[in-house]
Amino acid sequence: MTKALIVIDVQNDFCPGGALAVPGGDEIVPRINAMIDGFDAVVLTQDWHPAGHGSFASTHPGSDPYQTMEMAYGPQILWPDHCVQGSPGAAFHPGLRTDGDLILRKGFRRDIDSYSAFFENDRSTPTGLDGYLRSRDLTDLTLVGLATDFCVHYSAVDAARLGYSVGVDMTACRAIDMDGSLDSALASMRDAGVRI
Ligand code: VGL
Ligand code: ZN
Repeated sequence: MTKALIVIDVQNDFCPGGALAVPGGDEIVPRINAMIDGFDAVVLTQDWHPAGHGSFASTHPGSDPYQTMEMAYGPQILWPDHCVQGSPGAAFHPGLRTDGDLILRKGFRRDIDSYSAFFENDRSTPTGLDGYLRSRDLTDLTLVGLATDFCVHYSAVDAARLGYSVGVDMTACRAIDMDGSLDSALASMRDAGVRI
């Protein structure tokens, strides 16, 4: 069994001062840096949207951030513009160690969002991460990062569904927590067999 650390979306826009700031998002950086050397492999993900992305409220005139909109692939929460490709907000937090093995970008298709590091929000278009991990025989995953209730949650549930042994280290995650989203994410991760 080989162990991989999956660091989800520790980017400036998800840290205090960013466009979609997660409370305390920057607090996890020293903790993640200290964890890195304990793993056989480290993968970092980056939310990586084109300008005018379909998940941005600004793309849909008359809509507001944090409302839900029906998309071809199902309901989608609309967000403030964030993690636009190449922008300072899309960069990793400057204190984060980025000497990992793979940087995986997701959410780069205009018409579909991707919370999970494994599948886009239609829950079926793969990002390629499963193939990477499988071909390196990385079977035991620890997930950390931002945000617990969105990208960490969807990534953990998909990883469990794909047959990995999955844990989420809550000391190195922070949540957006809107309308009870953290509690429901924790319940759905536990149901999927994720160790919290
Ligand atoms: C995320 C909302 C929109 C996340 C990404 O990384 O949890 N949340 N895009
Ligand atoms: Zn996003």
